[in-house]
Amino acid sequence: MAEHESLEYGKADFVLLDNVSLEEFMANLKLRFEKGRIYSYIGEVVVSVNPYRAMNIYGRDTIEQYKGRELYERPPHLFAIADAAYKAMKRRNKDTCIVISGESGAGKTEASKYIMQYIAAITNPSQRAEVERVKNMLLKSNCVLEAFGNAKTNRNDNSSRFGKYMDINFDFKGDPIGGHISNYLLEKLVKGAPDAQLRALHIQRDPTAYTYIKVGGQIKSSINDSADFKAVTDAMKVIGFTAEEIQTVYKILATILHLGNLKFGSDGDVTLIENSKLVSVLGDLLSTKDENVEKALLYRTVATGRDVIDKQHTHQEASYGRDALAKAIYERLFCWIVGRINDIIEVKNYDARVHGKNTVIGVLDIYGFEIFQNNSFVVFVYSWKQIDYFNNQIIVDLVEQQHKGIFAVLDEACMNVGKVTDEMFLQALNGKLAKHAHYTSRKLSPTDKNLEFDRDFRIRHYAGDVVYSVVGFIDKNKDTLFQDFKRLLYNSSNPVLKAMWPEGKLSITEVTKRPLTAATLFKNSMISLVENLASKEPYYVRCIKPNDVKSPLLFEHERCKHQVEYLGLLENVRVRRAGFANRQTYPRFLQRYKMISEFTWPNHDLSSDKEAVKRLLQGCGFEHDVAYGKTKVFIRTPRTIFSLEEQRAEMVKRIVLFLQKVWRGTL
Ligand code: AOV
Ligand code: MG
Repeated sequence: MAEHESLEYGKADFVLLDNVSLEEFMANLKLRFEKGRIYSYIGEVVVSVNPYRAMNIYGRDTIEQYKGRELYERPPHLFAIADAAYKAMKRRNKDTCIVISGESGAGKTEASKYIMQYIAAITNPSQRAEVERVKNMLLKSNCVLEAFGNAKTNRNDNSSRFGKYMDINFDFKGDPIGGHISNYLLEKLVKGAPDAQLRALHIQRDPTAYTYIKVGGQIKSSINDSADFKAVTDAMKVIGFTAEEIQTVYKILATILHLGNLKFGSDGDVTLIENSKLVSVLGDLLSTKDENVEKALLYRTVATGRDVIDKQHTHQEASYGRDALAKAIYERLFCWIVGRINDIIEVKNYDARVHGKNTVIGVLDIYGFEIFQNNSFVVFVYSWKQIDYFNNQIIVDLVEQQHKGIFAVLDEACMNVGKVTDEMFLQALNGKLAKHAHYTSRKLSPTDKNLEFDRDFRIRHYAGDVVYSVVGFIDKNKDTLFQDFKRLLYNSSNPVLKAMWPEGKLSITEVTKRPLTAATLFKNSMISLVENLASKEPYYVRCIKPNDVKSPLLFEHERCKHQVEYLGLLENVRVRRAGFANRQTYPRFLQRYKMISEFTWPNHDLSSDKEAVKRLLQGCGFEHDVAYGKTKVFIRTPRTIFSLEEQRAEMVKRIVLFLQKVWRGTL
């Protein structure tokens, strides 16, 4: 009996549970985790539990075992789902996608990397140099994006602060010829560079010298910074970034750290920069005159009627501007890096008329959904989509509706800059959404002590209730950067930096259009993502985090149960049970199972393969569990497949024994 059919390791597929109850589900998940079986199936969905230790299951030999095989033939693995997506694409010319979900630290990014590695390993058997080059760049691009897009958080030492969707394009042979990356909403900063480099950038070795890093919390982590720094620089070179571009990238990172240390003071009504030495450091890094830097930090240009005047910032405005600048530069840098990578990896010179259709596998790794006591703006815009988009129109409407959705109310509040406070925003929500069944707040439910007046609202998501705090919603949504900064960066004599800030070209009188708010931009990008996914055949990986202490031994029952619930896994099992677990063509089915029936072994004499398959399945008593399509047989439950597999294994054993006896002459 194959390992994945042995009960010692629990049921490899949750569809095979005797009773579909939460208790049985959890017991099976725990048993498998404790036996080191981190992957299971729900039909074709992979359920993964983060092992928090190195597993010896991703090597070349394992890859070989999964290559070209069907899901049920081998124990559950990411490689099997990657192979299924790849096969579907190659054989049926279908675009496919692999959607990886789960909370922060559950193992999504690791899973996406193993999937990419698998696809890289099984493609290009003829070792075409151009394909190898493309594969190398796709893998390296990941390293660069992680370096700039990941950060250490309490939950994950290597947490992705951006959602990533990557398309890999394949030619008619099924070999990768290019790709495209989309990123969604980035948050934080990174660290790690060698001394010489640091000196040139005016940076000290001790990270605690930088306010922005200190604010981020713990600095020590399990990640080897200087080795990573070299790897990233090398990866950027391989991908094709020029030396000037790489240098600019590090100058920008240094700029951000220095900005964080910039302090403002005042002398009477005049706002000053206290540590003015930093201004010339910034001028140097940004290749611009020191006085321009100083002016942009302390003044903003405003148009009053036909006059243009320089208005001095208050102390508070200057600090706000500084932080907004640091964030904006970082975000712009990241988007620029993604854009450059896309320029380099996009498919070139592919003529579909000559080479046939170019097909795609998409891999979506979207940043962890975290349920805190109080959730912020960023969590809000992310999470409602993640959980609800695919299956809950009511919530989508609640958030997205034209005039009274949460985004609409928020954008309206942001039109009246400076006048509307977070509390007023909450009041507006209460007014518009008072009757919505999935929305509530303290004003609407006065007895609910878990909600603070003037601060919280709660949404009933598909998987459970989530409380959001409105604090900072308006600020984050506006996310305005003074135009003066854009002009400052655009006027840099560093061409790479200049190219990142094209809108700095506009003069003050030309800037009239209000930039789109963060929520609107995010919403638009999510809509196009969902449209993109909907056009592809989806495969799913659901990641579960077993505990909050990164332990390989601990299976925290309540933590895991919670995730099973909000990932909707039980519903998944029920749906899969009702549907069909497997389908395969008649010739392929016969090829594998013909030895278990006298009607089909060694060859059948029926009118068609379809008839032969019918006879075989009738003979085994499985006709009630199957349906016959035009070219394929559909099998409802994996149990049937496993039973067929078992009978086949038994027959193979008998045939081998028989042959041995013939060989030894003992028959
Ligand atoms: P995430 O992507 O889901 O979180 P990661 O994929 O970064 O989580 O995984 C977090 C950590 O768990 C990794 O750095 C590994 O140490 C460990 N880990 C995950 N999967 C495996 C595995 N298959 N084998 C061994 N260790 C693993 V976030 O990006 O925070 O949402 O924002
Ligand atoms: Mg991640």
